[in-house]
Amino acid sequence: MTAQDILERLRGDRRALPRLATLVENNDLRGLEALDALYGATGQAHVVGITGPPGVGKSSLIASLVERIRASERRVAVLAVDPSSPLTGGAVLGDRIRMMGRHADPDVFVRSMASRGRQGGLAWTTASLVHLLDAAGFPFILVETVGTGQDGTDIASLADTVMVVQAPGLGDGVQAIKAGLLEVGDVVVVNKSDQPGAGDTIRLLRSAFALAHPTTARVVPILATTAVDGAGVAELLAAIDDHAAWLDSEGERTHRREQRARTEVLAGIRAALDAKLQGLPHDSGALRAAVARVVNKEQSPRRAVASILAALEDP
Ligand SMILES: Nc1nc2c(ncn2[C@@H]2O[C@H](COP(=O)(O)OP(=O)(O)OP(=O)(O)O)[C@@H](O)[C@H]2O)c(=O)[nH]1
Ligand SMILES: [Mg+2]
Repeated sequence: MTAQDILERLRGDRRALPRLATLVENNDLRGLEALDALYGATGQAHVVGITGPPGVGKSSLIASLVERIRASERRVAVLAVDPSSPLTGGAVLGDRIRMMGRHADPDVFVRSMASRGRQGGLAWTTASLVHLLDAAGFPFILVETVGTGQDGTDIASLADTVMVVQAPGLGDGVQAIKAGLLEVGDVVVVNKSDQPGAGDTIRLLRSAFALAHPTTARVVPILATTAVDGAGVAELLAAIDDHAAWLDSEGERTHRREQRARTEVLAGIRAALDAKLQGLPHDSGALRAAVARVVNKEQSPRRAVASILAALEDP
């Protein structure tokens, strides 16, 4: 099918997009080939990565942002990467959007994907789904991930704007610094500003940013929000839109997208190698023979690895 055929089907049938997303998520060849065809139609969306420690209110903020984005007449897609439970995490975000009466809105698309069992393939699958949503014509794509070090910074290679969410409490600021989130944040949010200590957390983060980026060209905004009543969310959307405009004016967007393409290709190679390795049974004859050669000093471990890799490449 050509890109045009696929896009027409996506436009004509509301169930077509979730179905195609499932194929892509499952690495089904039909989904992957559709994505190959659609790839030329991507690059229009602004991708916002939302990361931060568990429970700071990322999903609640997203629900609130979705309302704001819809109020500005833009379509929006949300992708939530659940760290452990494919059921509860997804349900939480879905419920919130449903509560706001958005489940019937054809211009809001929500999808959660389980990270369990995906390991290195997570960034790759997430990137693929982002491309799909981009081609499907969502100008705004929000991606939620839990910021735990490696995974938290992964989002940076995927997003145009990285939004780091924190909540009041001194420990959170320290945690942000530890997780390296300060380096990747384009917009920083202290959510739950209705709770005590929000002002202190904002001050702590401002000074941490000033120390981390003493001569930065762009001052990273640090905003206070209360997701549950929507306070500060209009300002947050304005800050995201400002960052999008800054990316375009400074030529940063092109630079980021080059970085993103590079990270994505590398992630794809890693995922493909992982998949091949999983296809190599631990009791396979080739593996047993190679191990025996190593044990018997007939072959160095390095050469044994090379022979297995060659066999994987050309079985
Ligand atoms: N008081 C207060 N509670 C909030 C606010 N935002 C979210 N919450 C509550 O905090 C809890 C966690 O909110 P979520 O939106 O699920 O947080 P999350 O960061 O998406 O959580 P994970 O996806 O599990 O990491 C829920 O009980 C929310 O109702 C806020 O601004 N103020
Ligand atoms: Mg969440």
